[in-house]
Amino acid sequence: MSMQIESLLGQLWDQYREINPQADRIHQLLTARGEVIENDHVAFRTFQDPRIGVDQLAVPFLEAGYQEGGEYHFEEKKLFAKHYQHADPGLPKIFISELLLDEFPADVRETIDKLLDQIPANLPTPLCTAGRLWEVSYADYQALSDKSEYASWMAAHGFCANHFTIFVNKLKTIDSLEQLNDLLVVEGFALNTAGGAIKGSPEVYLEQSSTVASKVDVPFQDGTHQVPGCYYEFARRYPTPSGGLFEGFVTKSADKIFESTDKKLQQ
Ligand code: OOG
Ligand code: NI
Repeated sequence: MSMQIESLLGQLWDQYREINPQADRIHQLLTARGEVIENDHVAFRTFQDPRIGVDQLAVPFLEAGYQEGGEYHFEEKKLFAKHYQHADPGLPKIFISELLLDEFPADVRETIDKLLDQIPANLPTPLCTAGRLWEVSYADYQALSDKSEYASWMAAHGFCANHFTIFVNKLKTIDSLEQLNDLLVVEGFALNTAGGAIKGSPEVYLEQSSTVASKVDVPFQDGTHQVPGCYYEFARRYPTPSGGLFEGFVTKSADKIFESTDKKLQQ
């Protein structure tokens, strides 16, 4: 495992724990049981734009030897995604999605263009840890969230890991996603129940669940407001008929996992 990718993943984790108060608590909960946590994948969001799209965010991962593994289309949410995987089984998969700006009406595009117009000519590298590259008003954030929760999340947070995902297969004291979910609920975590607490099944070789993103303070042009931040995901993979564990993602499940940052799920 190259040092560079390890240090990038470490930096992403440190940023993620800062904006996701659940991360350390869930880690502690599992490590107290003697678990050693492995990540199934880390996910990123962006806007479709030649400067900052999926392919641009993927650069440091491709440089580290990751390869494209699959493409996913989300018609209703107007999203496109790719996943990347590495020959080293110790490295998490990477899931990167982008909002298809061309598919939105002019008013939404104009609000997003106000953000994209602020992107510096010399982009920070790597982009995936750059944070927010624009100022945004809370009014624009709210207007976006009515049209696309994804767009408003991106407007508020910019470039960072949207979630880390615990690889449940590697847990020794927990045999099922149900058991992990039960443990989390007892500890007071709210789970994303859109489409059921568990998305997918052994038949599609992947089961996933996630927490509801906690609200975090975000500075807007007109003051600080509490908005949904990051969430934590849990994935259990099953072997395919051809042998090894399924390596991809399931569009129907992912569609609901995206909703972990929706305001409708906030208590
Ligand atoms: C990504 C949602 C999809 C998965 O594992 O299916 C996903 C997001 O919320 O940005 O992570
Ligand atoms: Ni995910």
